[in-house]
Amino acid sequence: MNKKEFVLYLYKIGAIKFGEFKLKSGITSPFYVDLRLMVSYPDLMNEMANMIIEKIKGKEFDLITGIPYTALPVASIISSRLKVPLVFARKEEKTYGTKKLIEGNYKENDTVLIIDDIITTGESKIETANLFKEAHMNVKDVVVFVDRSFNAKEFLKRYGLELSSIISIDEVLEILRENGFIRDKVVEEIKTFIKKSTEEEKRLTFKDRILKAKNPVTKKLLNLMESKSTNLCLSLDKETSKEFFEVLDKTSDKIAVLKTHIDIISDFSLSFIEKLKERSKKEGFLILEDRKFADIGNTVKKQYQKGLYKIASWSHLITVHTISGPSILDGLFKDLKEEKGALLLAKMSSKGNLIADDYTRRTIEIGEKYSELVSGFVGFGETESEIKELKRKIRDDFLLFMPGVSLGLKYDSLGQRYITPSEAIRGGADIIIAGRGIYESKDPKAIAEEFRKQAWEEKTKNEL
Ligand code: BMP
Repeated sequence: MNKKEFVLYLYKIGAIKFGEFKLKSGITSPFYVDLRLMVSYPDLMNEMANMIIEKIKGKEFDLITGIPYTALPVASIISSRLKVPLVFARKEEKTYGTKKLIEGNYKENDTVLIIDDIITTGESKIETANLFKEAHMNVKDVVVFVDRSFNAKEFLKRYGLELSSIISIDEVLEILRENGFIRDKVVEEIKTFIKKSTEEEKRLTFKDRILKAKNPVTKKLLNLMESKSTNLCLSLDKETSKEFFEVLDKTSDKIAVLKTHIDIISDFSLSFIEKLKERSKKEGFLILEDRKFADIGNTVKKQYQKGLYKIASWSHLITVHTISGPSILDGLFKDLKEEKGALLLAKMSSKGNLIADDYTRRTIEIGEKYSELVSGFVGFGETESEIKELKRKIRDDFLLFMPGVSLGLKYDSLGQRYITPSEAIRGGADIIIAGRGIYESKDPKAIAEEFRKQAWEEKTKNEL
């Protein structure tokens, strides 16, 4: 069977479809390739194995893996034919028995070749490669059957992975057109869709967004970030005022926002606030009190405006949970004259948190309804495509703040998860939040500059 016959066979069994399909990444696509069906056609499975075997000749590897579920069966055929052992990474960590993430025998420094059926964004390939790398193996090559990506080859290259594919979506379309299965119009529509999806990756500049923003603090912050060339928020979770100001004084010229948890300062006094306000004015950063209000309107109003901390008198921004419903925003800002902004928690970075997709969606709806008071959202995604999925749902008049950002660490011992500044910004974060990565480092000034530089450069690269 040649490539052409193979594609026509796939079309015949319904593995290539045209219409409207919602992809895992949240994008609506005019076509869908579903190679899971192939397991019912042994001759197709064998042919695919032949083509991949041909493709991987000359590549170096000790082990083969297929990404579950679709590519695992074909990877097993290849493994058996080449007599190269198979390993595979589980989709979910086992909660019983060995708790192993990778099944099969392997040793340190083994090189694993990744096989998958199709590539769209490249995200799941990176995730799989990372699992093997965490187990101290090497991954150099990824081989897929269909490349329907926007620019996955480039994307994978950034992670040191070489992508090879058997056939591109353009070739598939051409074969189907030549044989009269799709019309020219459909081919053009699909090509435009692929091109447009690449363009959509580009974002509006902060300057353009100043005009769109409805909340005054958002406008101020966008201006400030542009003039200071930074979209870094320092989460300064130090417990004494001495340590707090020591770090702040080293880093204040690098940051756009200072995030506080005022109730963890053990020697809190009003002079702390005076000092903080003075630094904010002089060094040009906004203060975000990460209070995560969550109660009924009447209570949060008091927690925000009264009490020991009088948060409303000094913070420009506050974080708010939407668990108690939209009236929390009515309560917080009741009778307040100053310009303030709320950041609603749309997705958290802690492992196992209970925020589900519907909660995120409804939180964004609340933000839209209260767009004069809401500056944006706090959100997290473990991968670039997870962040992109969230970002697509958030309008340009809102800012997306992203915690769980570190230069190298993947998690802490208490459930925090991390991604890198570049991943966060490429995914769509506007502002990265970094805490221990900076204030616990030996040289907070240099490290803050590293975070600033990475995030700002990435933001600039991703703009229109
Ligand atoms: P660190 O970079 O040291 O892990 O700190 C992250 C900061 O962001 C903490 O102050 C934490 O309270 C906050 N945060 C978070 O980590 N995840 C969220 O989902 C929301 C947060 O506000």
